[in-house]
Amino acid sequence: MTNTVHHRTCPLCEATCGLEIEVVDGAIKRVRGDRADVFSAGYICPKGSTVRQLHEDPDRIRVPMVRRDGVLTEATWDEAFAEIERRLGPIQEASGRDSVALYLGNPSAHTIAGTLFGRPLIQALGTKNLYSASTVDQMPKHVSCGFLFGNPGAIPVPDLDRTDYLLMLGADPLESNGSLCTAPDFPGRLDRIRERGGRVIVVDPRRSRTAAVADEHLAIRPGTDALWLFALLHAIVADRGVELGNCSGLVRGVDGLAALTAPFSPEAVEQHCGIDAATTRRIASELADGRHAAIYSRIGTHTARFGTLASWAVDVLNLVTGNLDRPGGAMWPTPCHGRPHPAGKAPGGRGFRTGRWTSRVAGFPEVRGELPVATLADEIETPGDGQIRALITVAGNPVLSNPNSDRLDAALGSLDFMVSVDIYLNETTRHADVFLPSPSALEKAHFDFAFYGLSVRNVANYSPPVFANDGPDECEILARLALVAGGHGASTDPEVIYDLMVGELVQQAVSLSGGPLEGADPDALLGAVAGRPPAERLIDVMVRSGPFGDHFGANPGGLSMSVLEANPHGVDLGALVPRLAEILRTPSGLIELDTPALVADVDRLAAALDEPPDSGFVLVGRRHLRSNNSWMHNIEVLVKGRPRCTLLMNTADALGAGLADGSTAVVSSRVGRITVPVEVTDDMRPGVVSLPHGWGHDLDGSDMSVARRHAGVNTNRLTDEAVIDPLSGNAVLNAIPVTVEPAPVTPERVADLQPVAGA
Ligand SMILES: Nc1nc2c(c(=O)[nH]1)N[C@H]1C(S)=C(S)[C@@H](COP(=O)(O)OP(=O)(O)OC[C@H]3O[C@@H](n4cnc5c(=O)[nH]c(N)nc54)[C@H](O)[C@@H]3O)O[C@H]1N2
Ligand SMILES: Nc1nc2c(c(=O)[nH]1)N[C@H]1C(S)=C(S)[C@@H](COP(=O)(O)OP(=O)(O)OC[C@H]3O[C@@H](n4cnc5c(=O)[nH]c(N)nc54)[C@H](O)[C@@H]3O)O[C@H]1N2
Ligand code: SF4
Ligand SMILES: [Mo]
Repeated sequence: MTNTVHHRTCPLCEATCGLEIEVVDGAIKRVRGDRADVFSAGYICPKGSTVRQLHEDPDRIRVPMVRRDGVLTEATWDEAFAEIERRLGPIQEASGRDSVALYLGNPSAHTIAGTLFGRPLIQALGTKNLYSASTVDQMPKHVSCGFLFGNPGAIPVPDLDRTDYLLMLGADPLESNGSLCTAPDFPGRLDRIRERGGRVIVVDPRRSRTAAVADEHLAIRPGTDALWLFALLHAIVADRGVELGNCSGLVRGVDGLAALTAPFSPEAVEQHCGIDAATTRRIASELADGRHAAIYSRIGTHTARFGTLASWAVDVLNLVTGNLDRPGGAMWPTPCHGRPHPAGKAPGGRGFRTGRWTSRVAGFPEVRGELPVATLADEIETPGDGQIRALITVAGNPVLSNPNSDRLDAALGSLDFMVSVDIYLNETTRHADVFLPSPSALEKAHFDFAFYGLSVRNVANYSPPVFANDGPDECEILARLALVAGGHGASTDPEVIYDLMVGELVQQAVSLSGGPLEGADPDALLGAVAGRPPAERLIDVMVRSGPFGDHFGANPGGLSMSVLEANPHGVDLGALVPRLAEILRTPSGLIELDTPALVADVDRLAAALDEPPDSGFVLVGRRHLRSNNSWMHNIEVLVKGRPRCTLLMNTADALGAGLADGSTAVVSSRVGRITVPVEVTDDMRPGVVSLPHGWGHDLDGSDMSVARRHAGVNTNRLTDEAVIDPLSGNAVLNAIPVTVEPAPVTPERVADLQPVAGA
């Protein structure tokens, strides 16, 4: 009997918990939290241990498939890539590079493949039609950070472990385990804020689990966070005065804040937000009284009509209360794989711009090289030059995750060609003509490029694969796709891409003026990492030349792949440190509060003050701890028990609409109509109904047997692709106007209600 114990980072959500995996004779015996993990100290959620079920799931696709005579048929890897070459090239030639689109889904932010090899694929495709889950998620945050700091990647995170006051909007970390704030055991960290005498305030139209454990819950009217945040700014700027703390001397446009926030007094927004002016003024004073406070917002605040303004106001509030870039406030992590900051370099850079090109049909501006997913169907359906005829999806399920999904589903069905890199044949990948299976998470190495840049402590951790894998690694899959997309042919050795990438990284390291490796011999660096697999070579160069690196020997005791390998529980690199001057990339070298596009959008917010309040219901989303977007519903232990895809509704609302707990409602919006069971709860703000996303697993052609038995309904059949946040292109997934009525009693429903004889 061979018994091995492996320690690795959980790849499922942003919390990066350490897992301990015991393998006996090639089979997983047990998965539990790694108590020695430097960051998570043994904490895991119910999903963490299901990496075993995910790995063993018989429905997980393990062999490539090619559509032959309309049917997806098993094929070899070479056949699959040959088919892509045969089909993609002619489309690119006949219809141009923009005719092939790419969609990168959420797990590509969690995989080494997605974070390293997405870029070569994008470059090889040379298409304007680049889409990702970012525009149904955090794009507003990138844009506001781009405007403020010149650096869309520089997202400040709440310093959870040292703050004394956390104001949290549109986030439910007791279910989600946190987002844009990597903090394993987020719930425990919230408890500790309160244990040390601090306060936690949650702003959410629903009394979420997080709201229930907070000191104070404000049930805001959905979609009005930007108004409320501007009212807080108004109160602080007008009554308390601005305190810039560590950022003083590095801010431009402070004087304009009074005019910008003038229309939004707490009294002016009171009716719209449903939060009384006295409460708003009290919270403004608490934020401004010098204590260590952090304001943090997430999905409910970002996937909204004024997502970018709200996201901007959050960081400006941190700034004007002296809490930006100071311990206990909002701070920037220092990821170990990031570029080191050359000593003495003045702040500033090229700045951030959007709209370098626009989408063909709706004219939406490009943001970070991407177009809004809300307009993907427009680009597929509308004939003309540049019409999308082929699509590659990597780790995405847009049919469930994007707005007006019925329309998008039909659009995907009309494509000439589609390739999917995924692990399941699901609602989206069932449209693929070629399916390329990614290995399971346990057959891949893990290094958290994205989330160590969003983490409440500086941490490094590398996990080698637990199991070997017969086929290509996902990095190789994407590299080969890039070669085919770039016209180099399906049989070109992907090594050329690896060499190019590692060569580029080494060049950057040795040519960084004032950097630790300036002038070093590139060949010596390349030699030092040679012999490792491709992704490890890249990580090694980044980590060794990074801010904590061993600088290839010049900094003994520093980090390298070998050090990471010797520390399977991770390396703790300490609490976050102030670093504003390093992260600023604005042309002025200052935090810029006066970006014209942002200032102009405030007029749109002011116009919202004249809108009448909602007359009917509005729909919001939610998450559940045992679920993960659309793709973990095939794990029996996670989906068993009470159905979770229910419409939450307040008692009085249900009564008024003729509905009761357990009855069936028809919910309709401008774009669609769904039928869903009702769950009555006074956790909901009156007038607001809540439905989780990621469900609706009953479409023909998908092959997820457990998920199909717990199908639920797809809330994105109701969300409206025509409404976006204009600055970021982000979809609006909350505060959707809907009507809610009892479902008509059809013969099928009567049959459903009858006990089946003999059952
Ligand atoms: N109404 C509403 N809609 C929402 C949201 C909401 O709150 N409300 N939330 C939005 C948010 S925040 C997000 S991030 C998006 C997510 O939207 P998407 O990224 O489009 O979808 P996911 O549900 O994350 O699906 C991930 C896909 O990746 C596959 N997969 C899993 N692991 C791997 C892997 O290692 N490699 C590969 N190649 N594939 C893998 C899964 O099988 C699945 O097909 O949904 C958004 N949609
Ligand atoms: N268990 C689990 N964990 C996950 C995921 C998952 O699907 N399941 N998904 C992962 C992903 S991709 C992401 S992006 C994160 C998201 O992580 P979070 O941002 O924490 O997401 P949610 O748990 O959906 O919480 C959003 C909250 O916003 C509230 N809300 C809705 N509309 C409004 C509004 O207008 N204003 C305010 N103030 N609140 C509003 C909702 O009621 C809900 O409680 O979670 C990640 N972690
Ligand atoms: S909280 Fe996230 S990272 Fe931690 S075990 Fe659960 S899914 Fe994995
Ligand atoms: Mo997300």
